[in-house]
Amino acid sequence: MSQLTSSLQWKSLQNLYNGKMKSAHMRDLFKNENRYCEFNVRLDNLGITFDYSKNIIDGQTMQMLFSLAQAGDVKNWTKKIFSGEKINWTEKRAVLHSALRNMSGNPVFVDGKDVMPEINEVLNKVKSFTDDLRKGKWLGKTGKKIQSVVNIGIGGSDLGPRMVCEALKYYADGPEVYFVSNIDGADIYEVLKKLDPETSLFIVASKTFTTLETITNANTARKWLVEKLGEDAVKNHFVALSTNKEKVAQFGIDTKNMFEFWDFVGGRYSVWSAIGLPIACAVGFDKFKEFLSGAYEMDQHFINTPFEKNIPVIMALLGIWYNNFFNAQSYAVLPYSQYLHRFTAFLQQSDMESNGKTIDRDSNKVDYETGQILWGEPGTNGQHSFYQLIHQGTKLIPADFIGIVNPPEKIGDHHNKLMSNYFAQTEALAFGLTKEQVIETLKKGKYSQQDMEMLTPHKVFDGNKPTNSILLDELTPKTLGALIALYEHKIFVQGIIWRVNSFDQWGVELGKVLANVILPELEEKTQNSHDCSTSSLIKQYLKLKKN
Ligand code: G6Q
Repeated sequence: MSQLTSSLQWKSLQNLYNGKMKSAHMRDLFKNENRYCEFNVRLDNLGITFDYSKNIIDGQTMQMLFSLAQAGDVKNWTKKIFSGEKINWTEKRAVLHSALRNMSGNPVFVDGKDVMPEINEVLNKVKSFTDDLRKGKWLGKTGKKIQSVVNIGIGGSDLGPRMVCEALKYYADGPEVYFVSNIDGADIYEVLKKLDPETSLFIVASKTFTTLETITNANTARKWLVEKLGEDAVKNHFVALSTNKEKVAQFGIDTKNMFEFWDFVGGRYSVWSAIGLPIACAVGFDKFKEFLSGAYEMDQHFINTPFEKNIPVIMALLGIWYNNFFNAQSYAVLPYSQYLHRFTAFLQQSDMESNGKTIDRDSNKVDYETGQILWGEPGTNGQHSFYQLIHQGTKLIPADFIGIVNPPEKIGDHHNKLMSNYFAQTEALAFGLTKEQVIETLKKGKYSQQDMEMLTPHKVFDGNKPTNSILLDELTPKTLGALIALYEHKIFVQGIIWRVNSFDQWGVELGKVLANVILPELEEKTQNSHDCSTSSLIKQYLKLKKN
């Protein structure tokens, strides 16, 4: 048995689950009228209300979960991450995305060196570049103002800025920002056809500057630009976001137009770094700074608040409760905001790439479940699609409902209609509809006795489906920054308790290596041996391919 599953705290939780909680129902738990106050946290400074009363928990459950966090040394690991210890042990790296939004004025050391001066220097560079770009001081080769910015990057160099640009679209008053990530030529083809080379700027975003997808797309964009405006246009129309100066120079981008970040910033945590440049292009540097400050305030909440009122810790523990004791395979994140329509896609990487691990801190295989499958779509679209399975399917799917009290746009009577769904769904999920309630309703209709008997079980909702309600007073750069940081810390706490390295990603390597082996085969330069399925598929592809 592993250290985790043999721990006293784990066993107590298992006993609690097997005993009263496995069969507990929220209909009964809510007989406690204080429940909302007991299981609710309000952060006034950030305008965030977090209600977790609609979970299959009671006070004792929470106390035991807090003990689990205690035993997992979460406090100590929190100190380690924020102080620049190399907690990403397989890559021997510090994990300091928090330093990128450190507004305290205090130094942060990595290997004895304060990294804050470099971070602030790059921030200043982001400010002056985006100010110039937005004011029309940075011009294209032919002297025209830049109207379109294209971010070329993938994974961590795409999902964060793409999601944030969508989320803050209401505030966007700069050039139109596009994103190209897929190596499928269709992605860049569809963007290039909208662009005027004289007014377009390409941001090549790649920490390593070796990623096949990004370099292929960047080369295609470069060729397109050079064909139209000549080789010397590259310096006006290309900038780079990277840690790799040498490769940036080799590509032909002047390194003074390179915005640096560092090894201590993991790709999926890099939206706070120079990788956020497209955000500052779209909404301006001041709003980008507000975005950072929201995350900083969430960091302070996470560091300084006792577990009992600590939102990321509570969310992490609830996730473990369902994942490890109720055997929930997945959980849904359901934003009731069209602006947040990419939020779940972004979180999929943050969460699943971080905690989708099997090997623990002692290099042993775990004997418990780790990262959950995360999925979702904005409500109410999801309601007309997959909510059926959450309500009446055979699987338990805990869900986070994210809503906004005062949306940035005010248009007609949409918002109350949207929010009535937000509230109705968590109510329906928790309490369902009993057989008696169904029969009573059916009796009011014109059903035969036979039809009533047939229909009743179909119309019953068992309820007891857990949800968290996260209610933002407003969707602003600041609250968005806080929301992202909240999930980052949730993921961190889970990784610590599960004893995995949340900051490496070896699992994405093998596919990349094998693709490099297969590419020359598709170009008919080599032939390699594979299993019969892969070999036959490659043969079929080559046979059917029209040159
Ligand atoms: C994230 C991963 C991964 C990475 C991409 C892009 O944590 O490391 O998604 O961001 O593979 O890498 P580059 O930025 O190096 O191109």
